[in-house]
Amino acid sequence: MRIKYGVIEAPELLGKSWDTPDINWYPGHMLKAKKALAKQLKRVDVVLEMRDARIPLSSVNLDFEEMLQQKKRILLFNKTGLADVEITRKWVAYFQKKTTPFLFVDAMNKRELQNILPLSRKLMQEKWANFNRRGIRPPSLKLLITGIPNVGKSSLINRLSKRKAAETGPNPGVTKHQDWIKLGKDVELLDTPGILWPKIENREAGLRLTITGAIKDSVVGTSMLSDYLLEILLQKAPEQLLQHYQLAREDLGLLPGDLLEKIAKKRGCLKGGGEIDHPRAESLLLRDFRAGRLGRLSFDIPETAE
Ligand SMILES: Nc1nc2c(ncn2[C@@H]2O[C@H](COP(=O)(O)OP(=O)(O)OP(=O)(O)O)[C@@H](O)[C@H]2O)c(=O)[nH]1
Ligand SMILES: [Mg+2]
Repeated sequence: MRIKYGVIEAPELLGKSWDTPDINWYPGHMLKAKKALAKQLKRVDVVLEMRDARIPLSSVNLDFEEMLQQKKRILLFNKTGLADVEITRKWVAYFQKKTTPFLFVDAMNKRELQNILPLSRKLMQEKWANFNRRGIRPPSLKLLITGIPNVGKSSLINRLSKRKAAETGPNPGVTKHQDWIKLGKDVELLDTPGILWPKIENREAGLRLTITGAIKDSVVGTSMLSDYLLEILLQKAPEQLLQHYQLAREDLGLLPGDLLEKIAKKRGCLKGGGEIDHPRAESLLLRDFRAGRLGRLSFDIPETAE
């Protein structure tokens, strides 16, 4: 089955089918935020649609495709510094074949951020040339940033405005309301709350969205998340795992649950009586991964999308 992604089209994400319950997170503020976004759309020139560079397809909000179809938009794939370099190169080639302009950025290490405003202005050139011809000074450039929760929208705004204009944080759902932020004298950027969609059909996509931080951990549970992550790390980045937790090579043959116990012992995640403190070990693993301490990892792979 092929899923229509509007600007892109890809087959259903492949992957082991995990025996998970439905993974959905659509609290009331997201529906409100979607309606508020629809209202603002006609007032903005360019939509910056932010996705996660580690999951360029799983982070597409299909719910928005129709709404955004008529708008000029730029796809921003953020957190590129956490994504696998080779796989990112393949994604760049993949998106180069499509028509929507895009940039692989990183709000933390400022990768490609200097190109966002010039690219936005370029999209407005024709319209502004019309204004100039009629002797009217073009109005200020109005941008809107949208995307899944926790992908780095507010962080990007802070980078572009060179001040702490928007609140940011490690958990999804920090921005609760829209907020116009001025960038210099002729650009305004609307920060919006992260939005998911009512039903995430593909469970693998749900896991990928959770492991990369868009869905709060409690929806899936840290136990399943750590099993999922360890299985992928064992396959794709075992050396990093060995090194970071000072494991023995034969530990790589363990099942994820047993491996977590090794890690827990190494890191002293134990309860008073000396038994393993599973939740603490799971949280430690997730924190290490999300901080990039277990290496760069991409979850969506372009071969599966071709
Ligand atoms: N490594 C890395 N971390 C980032 C990057 N951008 C943002 N972050 C981190 O990701 C977390 C979420 O950032 P926010 O800017 O609050 O994300 P948001 O999209 O505004 O989130 P919501 O308001 O919840 O929708 C924070 O802990 C940031 O420090 C990036 O490019 N690379
Ligand atoms: Mg935010």
